[in-house]
Amino acid sequence: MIESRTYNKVKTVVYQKEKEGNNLCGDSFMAVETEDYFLCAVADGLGSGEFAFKSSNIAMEILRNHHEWTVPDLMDECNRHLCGERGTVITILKVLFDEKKVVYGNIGNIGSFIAADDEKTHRPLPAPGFLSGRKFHYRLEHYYYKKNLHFILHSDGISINQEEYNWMIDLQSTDVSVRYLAEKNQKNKDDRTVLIGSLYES
Ligand SMILES: [Mn+2]
Repeated sequence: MIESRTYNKVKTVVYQKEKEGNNLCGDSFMAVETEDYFLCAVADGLGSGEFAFKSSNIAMEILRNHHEWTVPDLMDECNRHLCGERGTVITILKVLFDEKKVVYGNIGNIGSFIAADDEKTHRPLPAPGFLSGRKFHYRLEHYYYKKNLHFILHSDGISINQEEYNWMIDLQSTDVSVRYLAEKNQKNKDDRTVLIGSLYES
């Protein structure tokens, strides 16, 4: 599945594919834009199939319902609702348009790449762990941009090396990048999700 969306300020392209032999993908994603911010997330539920999907989807439902909340509050709420479930790893990205600020919240293995103004390339290391209702520690970072922003969030079913990251940023074509990654990772034995987004200040 490849899905392109053009919001007011941000454009996203997502590729998602379930693990071979499964009919449900254990990864989930979401994105929403309002006048003031853009919020997106990728989550990879522990294991695969139905219960993995259930966990990652619980987190996405909370983000869809409370996207106006801060990233720390969203992390806490997701964790609270994952009590008794398999659990999920997750990265949440919130772009605040007025402040031109990106807030990054992460726990567990979701790869992230954030490039502000074509030069400052951030590749935050994922924090170990996952959300399942227990006490947890996550990584919270923030970055600033002036004119444009590019970002990639992906589950561990997608592999991207530094060289590939670099040309994707130079190329600045979300569609071409996603199609390339879909093709490259088509034999991977895991659920696959990659979300690529770009923002240009007009
Ligand atoms: Mn995975």
